[in-house]
Amino acid sequence: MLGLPFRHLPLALCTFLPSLACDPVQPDRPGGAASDLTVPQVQNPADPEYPGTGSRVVLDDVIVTAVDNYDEDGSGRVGNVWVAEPAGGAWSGVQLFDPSVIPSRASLVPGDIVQAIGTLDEFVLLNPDGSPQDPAGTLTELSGASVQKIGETYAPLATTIPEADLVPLGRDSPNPAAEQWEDCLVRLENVEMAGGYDRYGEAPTSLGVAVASDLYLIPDLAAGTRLRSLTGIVTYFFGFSLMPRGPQDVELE
Ligand SMILES: [Ca+2]
Ligand SMILES: [Ca+2]
Repeated sequence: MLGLPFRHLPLALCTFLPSLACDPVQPDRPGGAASDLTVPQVQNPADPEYPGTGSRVVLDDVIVTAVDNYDEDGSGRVGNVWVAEPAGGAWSGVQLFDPSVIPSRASLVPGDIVQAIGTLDEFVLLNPDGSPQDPAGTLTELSGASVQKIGETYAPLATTIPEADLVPLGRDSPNPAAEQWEDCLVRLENVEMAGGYDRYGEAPTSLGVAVASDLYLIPDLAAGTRLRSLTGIVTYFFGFSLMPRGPQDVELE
């Protein structure tokens, strides 16, 4: 019996062998030493429980905030999923990079309660010599991830934040205040556009926030378009941008 992996030991044996790392209520977790953590613990390097990149982490009972089903440029840029702690707020969300979905027939939607497992990664494109192409920032994500639907609840509420929090101060010096909102579902109020989408699929607000079309393209967006509110997921790729998820995230003035 002692040849079994410890996580398969029955509860009674755990009682008699208290030094063993028994955890009979947790499901089997392929990939080895995975730690139960909250999203802020994996997002915020200043958190005492921050596990460090390369760590295998488990997020229990998190809520799906967004699913990328939109192929914005015909190159198949779909499949990422974002999850968050139910209460929202700073550091509350994280991206799951192209996770496998369990069960495979499940079509995840915002409001699904899931367990997510993956390897903590700070994504940045690399030069051939291994140096980062963007020395100013990375995108926190779980790679090699799987996501299992556990249940359903109400669609998550976005956290309203000042637009100025997301304004990068140039691509080489992103606003540090934006980092806490990366991968989170946020809402801006009284937004005015300074232009339509450029060839990178980004449209600038008058304050300089990039509105990205990764998840949804807002029709007829142009300089002067005024929005009572704009909701979306904050991402980072050579600067922060905001990704609305669909028409429900765009409230025209
Ligand atoms: Ca981050
Ligand atoms: Ca997309």
